[in-house]
Amino acid sequence: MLAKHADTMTSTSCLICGTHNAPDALLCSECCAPMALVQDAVAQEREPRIVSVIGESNVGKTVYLGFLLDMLAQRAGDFEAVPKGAHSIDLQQTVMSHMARRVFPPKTPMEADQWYWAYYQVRRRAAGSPWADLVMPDMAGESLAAEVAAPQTFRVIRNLLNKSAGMLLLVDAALAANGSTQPDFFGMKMLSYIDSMYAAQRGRRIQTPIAVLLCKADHCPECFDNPRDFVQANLCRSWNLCESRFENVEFFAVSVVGSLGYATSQDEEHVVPVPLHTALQGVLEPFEWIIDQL
Ligand SMILES: Nc1nc2c(ncn2[C@@H]2O[C@H](COP(=O)(O)OP(=O)(O)OP(=O)(O)O)[C@@H](O)[C@H]2O)c(=O)[nH]1
Ligand SMILES: [Mg+2]
Ligand SMILES: [Zn+2]
Repeated sequence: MLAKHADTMTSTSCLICGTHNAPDALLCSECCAPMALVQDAVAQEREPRIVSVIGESNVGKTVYLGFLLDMLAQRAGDFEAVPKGAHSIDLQQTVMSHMARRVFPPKTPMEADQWYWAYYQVRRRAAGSPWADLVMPDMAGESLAAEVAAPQTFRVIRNLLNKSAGMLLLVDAALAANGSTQPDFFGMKMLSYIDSMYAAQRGRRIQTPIAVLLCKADHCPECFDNPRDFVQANLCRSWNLCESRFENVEFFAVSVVGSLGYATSQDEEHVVPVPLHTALQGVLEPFEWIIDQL
């Protein structure tokens, strides 16, 4: 993992894109991934696997990942999780401290150098199963949309998705249940982007495990009864694409809030949802499934 420059000065190659960087660089000059990931991976003597959380802006990626990491840190579901590097804790801390004040965390900026990257070592305690080293970046939905619309605009995203061992694709179930076609079309775009990335394997269906998460399911609790039926009925275009091109897809319903209030502030016109209390439903299940597929 450590590489030498021609001038014998030691440089470090980025875990995500492989670019050589100065030994004291904090972020990769090419893709902005934190170089701490490399140092942590060297200490670990294992290359981590990347699990990407993808989906449209405002679908709930940051909220979901923050709660998931916090559950793992609290040993939910018999998982034992060890964060690698203090930077790995920032996302979880941001989400938890906002939710404790009954506000949702802010939207993720488009610039990759502002994203949170969590690097965790995870295993099931009782089963004595081997450790899985996971890198889970929290990307911005708008950057994902820009990359999907014009591939290669955000090279970091292409590199990440190319290297991903598994993906969590979040879709807004509340919008879909209300009859909006937007979540279905975005899901299709995302899936066809992934499909074309694996163009070399044309003819074969894609093996990479993809968990499709129906977010904000508190608005449409019927998702919890049968997420598959919900997707088939409300997101049928994405469902069909999954069937045709992806071998290993599973569907889950997720919600983090028990009840919501709505409020406006004095200086702003628009109404914002206020999470009155958190009630986690279905947060761990998709993660357990992905871990079992890796
Ligand atoms: N009802 C409900 N709303 C949710 C839930 N999770 C998130 N939300 C809403 O979705 C909004 C967006 O959540 P984020 O996690 O910031 O979305 P994101 O996908 O990270 O968006 P970008 O950072 O722009 O890509 C929040 O501000 C909440 O209003 C949920 O479980 N239930
Ligand atoms: Mg976000
Ligand atoms: Zn890089």
